[in-house]
Amino acid sequence: MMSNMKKPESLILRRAKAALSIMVERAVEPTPVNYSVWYHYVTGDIKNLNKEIDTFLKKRSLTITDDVNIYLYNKYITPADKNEEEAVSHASQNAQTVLGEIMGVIDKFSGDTQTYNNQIDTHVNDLSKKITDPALKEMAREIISRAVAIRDSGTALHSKLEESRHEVVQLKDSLEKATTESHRDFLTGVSNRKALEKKLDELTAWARESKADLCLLMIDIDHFKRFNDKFGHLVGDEVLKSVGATLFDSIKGKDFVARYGGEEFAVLLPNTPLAGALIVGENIRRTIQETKLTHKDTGDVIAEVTISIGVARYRPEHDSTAVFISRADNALYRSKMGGRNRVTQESF
Ligand code: GH3
Ligand code: MG
Ligand code: MG
Repeated sequence: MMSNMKKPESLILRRAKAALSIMVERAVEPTPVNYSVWYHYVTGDIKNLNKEIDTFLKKRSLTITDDVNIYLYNKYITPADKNEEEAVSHASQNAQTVLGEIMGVIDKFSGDTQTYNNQIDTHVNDLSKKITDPALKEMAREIISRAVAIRDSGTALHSKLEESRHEVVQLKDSLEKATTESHRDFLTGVSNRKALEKKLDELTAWARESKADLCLLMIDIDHFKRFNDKFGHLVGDEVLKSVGATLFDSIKGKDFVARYGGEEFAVLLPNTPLAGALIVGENIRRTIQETKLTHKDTGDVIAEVTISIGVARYRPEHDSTAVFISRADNALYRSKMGGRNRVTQESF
């Protein structure tokens, strides 16, 4: 089995190594997106990608930032309908699965070198089936081939495998971090809209199955435009951060908070009936009202922030996530119409 694979692997391996060495040379982080860009560059299969990189290298400094890599990845490698965040998150998650598999393989190998010999083909084949992204496949092969080379050298096997394992752990950590970052709202630090959508799918499926309660609070800062107009955008941003932090501090356990967009937030409350969600909403509303935004130096109160909230309970029989959100949204609208700074439940 190994001999069948050897021929194509040598070319692939050379390319993988070439890509990795360019990345090391130019201090490019070993993320899946970056690896993908440089693997294709070495392969030369996307002519315009190479052209653009070559022009870039000629014209500008030698620093190739993650932004440049993401830009290139989006322009030449991902399908057109994917946005940047999705692309990064997709690549990272894919790579994490792969790395998890590789870790398992390396762990098995470091146990018993005799059985290792017999198992390697099976593992490589199993991995190839699971990994669909060609760039990641090469990354996996590269790491496994390194393990094979170490095995063949026959010396200090255990400690070298440990070293490999350590590298993979580090790579996995940095990928996990990248994935977490792609789910976070950059300004407030709470989850972003994309993470909310994922969570909504997850929790509504869970509520349908378990018949448990699930409630949603839609939250909108009152007269937020006035803050921007009166104090400027930067103070506006501080208000957003402060509201995000208060919301985050107000929830517990499996509750989930996200910035829905602009000055709107959403809170998901699993295992919470409507009456409970109204209490949580009211507590949040009061806490925000009591949190005064003060001037850093003088301590003067510069703004009093209030929020309006709409509350809805998920109805498994007839709710899509969109309907669920719109019922909470309608309740929020009624809070606004009723004079703001209040909590309103959905109307039936
Ligand atoms: P209402 O009580 O009816 O919700 O009034 P409002 O002024 O809060 O609502 P409106 O939708 O008219 O205005 C929202 C404002 O939020 C307008 C927009 O400039 C501001 N905004 C959205 N995102 C950001 C942001 O990231 N930073 C800052 N500083 N302002 C933002
Ligand atoms: Mg709004
Ligand atoms: Mg508003």
